[in-house]
Amino acid sequence: MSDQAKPATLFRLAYDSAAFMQSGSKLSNCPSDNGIEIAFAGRSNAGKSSAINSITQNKKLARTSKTPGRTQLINFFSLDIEGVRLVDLPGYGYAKVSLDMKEAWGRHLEDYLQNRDSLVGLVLIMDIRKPLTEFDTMLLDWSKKSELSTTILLTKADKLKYGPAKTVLLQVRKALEDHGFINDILLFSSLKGTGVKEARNALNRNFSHFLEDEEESTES
Ligand SMILES: Nc1nc2c(ncn2[C@@H]2O[C@H](COP(=O)(O)OP(=O)(O)OP(=O)(O)O)[C@@H](O)[C@H]2O)c(=O)[nH]1
Ligand SMILES: [Mg+2]
Repeated sequence: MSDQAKPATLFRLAYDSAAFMQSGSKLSNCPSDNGIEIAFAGRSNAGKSSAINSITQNKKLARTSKTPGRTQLINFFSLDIEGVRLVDLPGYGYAKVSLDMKEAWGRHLEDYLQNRDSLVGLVLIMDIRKPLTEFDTMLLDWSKKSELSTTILLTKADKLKYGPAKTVLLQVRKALEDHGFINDILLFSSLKGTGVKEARNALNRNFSHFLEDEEESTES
């Protein structure tokens, strides 16, 4: 499923070249807002950092943890084309952090999502056993309103048999058929490697639309 037009030129990024750039606790201490980036968002413990590591084939790139709330900063990773980045966002919905911290995260996340000019796409990571939580739905409403290309990874697909996993995939597709800015909805497993190639393709398509624009503007 793809609501998006195909880019005229498909840029294939070398995701295994990803390198840690810097962390920011809020928008004002993130790398300068030039170039293009795609951010991985989702509930705490859903598997965002693990997905980044699978896509980049680098187990040590983004820190993962059994304990929810591992990623507390916005982490930036550079790719092989200058100014192109992946971003690992702190998870949302971790019950054990204090209300103050939750509010601060929420604010910083919102600030990042709404005001970051270089943000050109979102990868929403949802645990296949708990898809479309309240926060996921909020994020999807926002990406629709902002017309931001969104790829959905239904991760930890290894926890379900193929039949039930496929059923969830179809349910999520149905629930989001009117969204209009969904790039792809994929079964994904960081453990088994399911959907990793397809996720790279989705990222390539998303980035390519904007890399094309840059090429055109430098040509003219
Ligand atoms: N079985 C299975 N476990 C996974 C998968 N992806 C992640 N996990 C596990 O889920 C836990 C959380 O993974 P993380 O990648 O740290 O999750 P996160 O979304 O980055 O979490 P926060 O940084 O806390 O928001 C870890 O114990 C991972 O090993 C998967 O595809 N399959
Ligand atoms: Mg994380």
